[in-house]
Amino acid sequence: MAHRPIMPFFAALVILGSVAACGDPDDGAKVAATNGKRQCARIADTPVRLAGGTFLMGEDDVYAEEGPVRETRVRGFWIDPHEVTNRQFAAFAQATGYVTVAEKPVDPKQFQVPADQIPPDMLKPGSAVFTPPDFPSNSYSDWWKYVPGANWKKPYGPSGPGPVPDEPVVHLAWDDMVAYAEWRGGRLPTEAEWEYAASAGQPSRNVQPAEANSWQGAFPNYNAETDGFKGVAPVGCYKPNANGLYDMVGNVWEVTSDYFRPGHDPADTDNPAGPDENHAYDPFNPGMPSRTVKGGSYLCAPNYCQRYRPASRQGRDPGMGTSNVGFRLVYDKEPGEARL
Ligand SMILES: [Ca+2]
Ligand SMILES: [Ca+2]
Repeated sequence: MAHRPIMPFFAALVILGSVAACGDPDDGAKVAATNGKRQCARIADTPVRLAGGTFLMGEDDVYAEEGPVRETRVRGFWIDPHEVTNRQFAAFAQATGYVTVAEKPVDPKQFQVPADQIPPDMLKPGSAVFTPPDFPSNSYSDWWKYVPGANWKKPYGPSGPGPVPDEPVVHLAWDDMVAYAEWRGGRLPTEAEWEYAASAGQPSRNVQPAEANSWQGAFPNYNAETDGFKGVAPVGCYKPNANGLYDMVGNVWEVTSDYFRPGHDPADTDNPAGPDENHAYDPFNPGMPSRTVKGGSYLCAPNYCQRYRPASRQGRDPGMGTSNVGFRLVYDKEPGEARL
């Protein structure tokens, strides 16, 4: 698969001119690490063993793409207790010399428009950074900016701070996550595995959880920060679910291996792995084989994105990361300690 496939998301940014000045992301994107309301635990990296079982996958009464609810069977597996952190990804990059997609040169052909119609900054390596406006808006182009020089080492752009070791790694493309998974001996979870682990025996309910990093207040211009974090939080600042897993819901969206299309196949209930690539369909990225992301992020608010739930799901362009999407791994056999 080619890196950085073309996507309407960035085409829209080109059209709307929503490109941040090079090296100068909005100060609003630099979020506080904590406001003192939360004590964050340092969590062991040791994966958690989950026995196989059945659960009610999906949700019928919130967003159409999440249904139908159906009893689904999943075999047992091990899963990371927290989102993959900058500390973990740095160990991988240091050991292998791996360079992520967001750090590599951009191919202008991906935009499929004449070169003079592409803002020069978008031809520089970078990534999409959440940059909140100071006015109400329903248009994502008002809060997503392509920031040259933004990548996992500089999550807010070149003039911003470096990565916080215990925060989830962000700005990764699908290929970056797969490379990390192969090095560590794991894989990206299927959507069913992820949702089974996140729901922990409870049906998904449309209630903004107290023990998850989401957004309280009127998104995107007012963040009440009631949960203690305005932006991304280090892993382990909120109570784990009944499986002992932290931040499944909220903090950063988590990429799964399933290709995305709206709704679940009601007949595919035995260890489902999603549609094949030819049947992937993402209404926000038509023509793109999006992967399914789960659980919402610190940007999910009651007035905008009620996706702070195990059943929530969206498509995600595999060619580029953003500042609110991360991942965690699962394992088919007991993982060794060497690369945890
Ligand atoms: Ca928050
Ligand atoms: Ca999460």
